[in-house]
Amino acid sequence: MLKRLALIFLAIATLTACGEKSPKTQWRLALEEVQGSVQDIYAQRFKQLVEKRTNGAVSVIIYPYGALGTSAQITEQVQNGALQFAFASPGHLGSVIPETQIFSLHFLLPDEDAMLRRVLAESPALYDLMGSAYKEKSLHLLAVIHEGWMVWTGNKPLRNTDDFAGFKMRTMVSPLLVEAYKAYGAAPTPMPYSEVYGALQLHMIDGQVNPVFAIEEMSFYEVQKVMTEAKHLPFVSTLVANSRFVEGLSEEHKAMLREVKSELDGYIFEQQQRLNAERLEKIFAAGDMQRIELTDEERNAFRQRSLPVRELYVEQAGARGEKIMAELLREINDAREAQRQ
Ligand code: 6CS
Repeated sequence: MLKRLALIFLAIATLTACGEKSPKTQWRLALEEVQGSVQDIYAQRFKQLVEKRTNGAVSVIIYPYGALGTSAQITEQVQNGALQFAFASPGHLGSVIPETQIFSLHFLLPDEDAMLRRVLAESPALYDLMGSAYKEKSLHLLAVIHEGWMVWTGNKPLRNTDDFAGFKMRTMVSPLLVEAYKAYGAAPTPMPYSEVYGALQLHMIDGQVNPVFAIEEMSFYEVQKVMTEAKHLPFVSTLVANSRFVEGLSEEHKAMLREVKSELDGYIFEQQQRLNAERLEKIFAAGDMQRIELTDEERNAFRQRSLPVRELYVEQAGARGEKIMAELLREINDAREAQRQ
């Protein structure tokens, strides 16, 4: 009897102590990348700002890649409410939300940093139109972020479509990414991020495509010889939340999230630039890799080959996708015009 009472007392004491120590609310945020990555840098600052602005009433717990599964599994956990927040890269979201594959279309987004930054931070085509597609899948689109220009790696230069003939290029799993590389004559091979290093090492694939920081932190450079820069596609990710969770937040917390997002837009753009530059140096300091930058003429040949994929986007993403593409292109044009004046 005494033993039982002691146990009950201990349980109550523990619960009370936990209650006193731990903040009232915990928000869980999952990353599709490891510690030190662009997503991690974003998440650490997000945590800092949210905890400060809620005076510690909310605590943010960050789960780096590997803790909770593949990108697709993480997205499901946000949809079913097990997680409040996660990064969901459109490269893995295409089967769930075909409209996000706008970010799989090569040579569509602006090359110029300032313009790209503005479009991704503010575009109504993305936040309103594409956001409504997220909402239908129980996801609230909080932020669209640029993680750096993707580069191709392989064991040979990839200067033209002849170099791509039969080349087993690993892509993320969105169906339109497969089409993007088929258009170059490659043999695209979609697979989750965690499987890429092993597949390169075992020569199951010939190459992969990612921003430089990722090629360094996932050690892909150890098993690849040549980096080709075509500046064909920025790596874009989206920060999402469970939509019912967001709807249930107080107006104060909703406003706080909007403010934090705006503050982080500029921050992460600069951080990714710094990180990608540092990691590029690190890769080349390590030794063996060759670096190739395509000429305008070479880029333009790829651009021409990529254009028909835009029609496939409309086929897969339907009328709303078509509208997103038209609006986004108009916004980019307007931004260009404004810059010229
Ligand atoms: O290639 C991928 O699958 C991954 N690449 C990056 C840079 N972030 C997450 C994504 O899953």
